[in-house]
Amino acid sequence: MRDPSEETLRPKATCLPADTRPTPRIAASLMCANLLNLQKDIEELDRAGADTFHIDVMDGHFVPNLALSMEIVRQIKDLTRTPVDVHLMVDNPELYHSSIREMKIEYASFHLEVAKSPLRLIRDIKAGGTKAGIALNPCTGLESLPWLIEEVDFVLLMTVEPGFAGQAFVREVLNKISALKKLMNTHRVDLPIEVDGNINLETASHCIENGASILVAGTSSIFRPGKDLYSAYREFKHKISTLRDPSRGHPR
Ligand code: S6P
Ligand code: MG
Repeated sequence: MRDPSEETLRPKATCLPADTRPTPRIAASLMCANLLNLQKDIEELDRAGADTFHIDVMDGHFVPNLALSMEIVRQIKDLTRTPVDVHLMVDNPELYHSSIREMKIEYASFHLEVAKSPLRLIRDIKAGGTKAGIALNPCTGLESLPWLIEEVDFVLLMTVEPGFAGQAFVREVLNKISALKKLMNTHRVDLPIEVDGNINLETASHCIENGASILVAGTSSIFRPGKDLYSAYREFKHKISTLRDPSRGHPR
């Protein structure tokens, strides 16, 4: 049974008016960087004041691709003090929590579709001080969330099928963002919702209106051929910070 004293300690979910919400956090997706010169791109993003580095760790099984690895995460951690957000797109996420702990990763998410004991894994990740997230593919529903929502630190909703950059946005996920927000209100928690896949100014504004607060920035926003990364990041961050809810008559 829940300790009733916890009720008063747990922060209540708040629905801030759109123009007083904090600016969404940008998570620059390093699989979209120039992998032959990753250090240069990381330094440029650091200079631009990047909020977070999103690092897709793949195993070639959960998704038919291989992007970055935990060994690259280790080297990135030695290079930068910007917080790192590891997105595990692997069949056996249980194998990774000790490296996550050892490297003092700030944020790590794993996919609910493959987690055998998600509660245990959330606790193992959190035991090392990392914020633990669960990631859901576009076609995965929220049915299991009531059992996890009071343990997990954030939720990552894929807005494309996982595995590749440059895909089309799955609009139906917008309804899932608002359903998740409602579920959080019911549980009196207010967790960050991260959205990942084809996030540009237009899709970002819809995600934010529905309750997302972390935006994975890939080829649809900051990693554009012919545009320098420093300016692309600064411009995207600035435009995101000036987005407003259209119903309140503010500029978008
Ligand atoms: C791939 C991965 C993502 C991509 C991001 C790319 O599934 O999880 O983090 O890096 O989706 O963004 P974009 O803008 O190319 O779709
Ligand atoms: Mg990702």
